[in-house]
Amino acid sequence: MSERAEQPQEYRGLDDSRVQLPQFQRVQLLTEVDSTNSYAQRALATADETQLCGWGELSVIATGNQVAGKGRLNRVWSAPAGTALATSFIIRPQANPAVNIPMAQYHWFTLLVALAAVQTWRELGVRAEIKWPNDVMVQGKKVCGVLAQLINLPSGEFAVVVGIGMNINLTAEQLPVPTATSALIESGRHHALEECLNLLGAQVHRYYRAFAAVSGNVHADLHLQGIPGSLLDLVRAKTATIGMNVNVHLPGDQIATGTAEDINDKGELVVHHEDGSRRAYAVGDIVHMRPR
Ligand code: BT5
Repeated sequence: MSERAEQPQEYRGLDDSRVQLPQFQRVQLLTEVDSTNSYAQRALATADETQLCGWGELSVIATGNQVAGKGRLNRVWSAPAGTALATSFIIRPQANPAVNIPMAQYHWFTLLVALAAVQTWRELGVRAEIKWPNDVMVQGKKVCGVLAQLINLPSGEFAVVVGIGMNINLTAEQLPVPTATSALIESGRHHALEECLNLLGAQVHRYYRAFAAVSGNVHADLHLQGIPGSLLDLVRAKTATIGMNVNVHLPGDQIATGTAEDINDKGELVVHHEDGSRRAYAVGDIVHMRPR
């Protein structure tokens, strides 16, 4: 990590000479785009066989100016030009005959990328945690959102596009919502978007390779240097939601209340309800969290 404090300059696009992601088959930097996830989807939908090969097993699309960013359920993800990083990883396990991650495990890529982001924040000097199912938080405020989409390719293969927005150099006045924060606010330093992309890409690659090496088994030790444990262990250890009282807002305006106890091996949140029952939730929004 560079010790030099980056001063903000007028945003003119990411500087490709400062982006170093040799682990990825393709790195596509865009000065501006509607949504990196939409760009990835369009690129995959229109790719012929040769172009598809070019996207390889792991690719990355990134910009510092995403003008129509998407959240889940048609929500909006936004940040002023040049202040935040919008990245989409295209993950195609089926492009590598040596890799055998069952499709039923593809949903883990959301938490895998969130975990990679937590490590990235750590390298930026900020202690972050996962908020199940797709947020990264610092001191209870949101610094990243993850949006994963499964894409059925014309060839019949499946790819996953995992998009992540990272709030880097937003000032307090630039935050789009009061529940957000940024690396600048939390660390008092500006960070080059290219440096953040390099760190994030390296972490995503590291976790993905380890997960692929155990064929997507969430219980298998990933043999990562310095941090023993399976993907499930590592996600559990970094998830702030566990141990909190939660309201789970479910589709259809239902609300379930209880204590979040665990994440199970399907990636679901296990909630112990006030009536003593336990249920695991695969989708839903945790909108209220407080320590027990
Ligand atoms: C998410 O949705 O948090 C997923 C966000 C994914 C963004 C990435 S950027 C790269 C890729 N390309 C895309 O088009 N999207 C992905 P959700 O959990 O639904 O949260 C959305 C909510 O987060 C909004 O309704 C706002 O309240 C809040 N929000 C919007 N912009 C934010 C920001 N910059 N920081 C923190 N919160 C924000």
